Amino acid sequence: MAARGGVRPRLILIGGFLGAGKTTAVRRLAVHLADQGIRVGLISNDQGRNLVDTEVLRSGGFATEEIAGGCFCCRFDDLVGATKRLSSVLPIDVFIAEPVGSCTDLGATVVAPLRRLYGDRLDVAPLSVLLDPLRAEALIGLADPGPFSDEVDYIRRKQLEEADLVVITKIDLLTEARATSISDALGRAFPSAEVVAVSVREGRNLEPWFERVLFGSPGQRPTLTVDYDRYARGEARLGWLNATVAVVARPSVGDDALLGRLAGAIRERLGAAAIAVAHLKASLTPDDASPGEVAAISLVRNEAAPELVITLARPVASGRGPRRSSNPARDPRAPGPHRVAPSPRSRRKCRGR
Ligand SMILES: Nc1nc2c(ncn2[C@@H]2O[C@H](COP(=O)(O)OP(=O)(O)OP(=O)(O)O)[C@@H](O)[C@H]2O)c(=O)[nH]1
Ligand SMILES: [Mg+2]
Repeated sequence: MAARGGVRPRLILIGGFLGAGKTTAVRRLAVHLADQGIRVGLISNDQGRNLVDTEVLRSGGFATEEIAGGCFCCRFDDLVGATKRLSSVLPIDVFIAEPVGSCTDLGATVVAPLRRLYGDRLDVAPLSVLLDPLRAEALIGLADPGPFSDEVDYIRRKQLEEADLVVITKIDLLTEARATSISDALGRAFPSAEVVAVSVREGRNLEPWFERVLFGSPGQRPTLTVDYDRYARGEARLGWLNATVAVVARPSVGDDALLGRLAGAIRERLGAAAIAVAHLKASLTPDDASPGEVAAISLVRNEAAPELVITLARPVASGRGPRRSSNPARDPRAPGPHRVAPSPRSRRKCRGR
């Protein structure tokens, strides 16, 4: 994390609700930067361990650190430690960090302490909050209530309230008129944020957003007001399952046949039990995988089909997912995290975690 040549490394946080498209965007931005010779370090984060996102990001060949078992605010020291570990192997110009999709109040619990304590060494970018447009309409009153409870929608609204940049993702799924009406409604509902509409899949309108996160300054805004009891109820409504499964197949099986059928069967059962999918994702790594060889599948709404986001070029006889993988960027001699006392707000937010 040390400054080089007088230039502090940039730290870009890309937040937003589960399944909004954060990992896809992190990967795209990382490729965009790497193509220009800019050295990137990625930081994934989720409630479980051995994260699918980590595998997806590492499969792109990027140095990636994983912070598991809690959000960045509850693992603040680990976030700082991750930047140090990444930098101990390779001087990093830009860190891109993806917080857990249920996390909010990042401004007060992560961005502000980073600036206060590490502002001389890290240049913290404006906060981007991504939003899946097919889930946006219900939240902003353009459609009937969506699949999530009021408490979960409370978290989603709070995420948007603290955004410097509200990024509507996946506009390839919308007509232009629909994208404009969502964008206008978001602009009215969250007037202190800049609204950008993009399709990472099609590479549409990414330049203006990337420019802002790479060169823009964060807005000055009052600290978010959060009802932490309500927030806790929202988090409690979100069920999390994290599991690693070892698979042996005779004969060998293709990724679509295995992951597709698995995700499809889970989708059907959740649908039958009237449980909304926030984000179901799974990966498959062959036991004899070469570096970066992985398949990953994703499902973000009950009515959609699971989607293979990374595919394998061959059938698999045995494998598992997600597997614990060693990080090529990890240097065991790297300094451990420097302990910082959590702020009173973080203590309240992370109570019991
Ligand atoms: N059509 C379309 N789909 C997209 C786009 N960006 C992402 N997706 C899909 O949205 C799904 C979720 O994407 P992720 O990037 O994993 O979402 P996430 O926000 O990281 O999800 P969590 O980490 O679980 O919170 C995947 O199936 C992606 O392929 C896009 O621009 N267009
Ligand atoms: Mg992700």
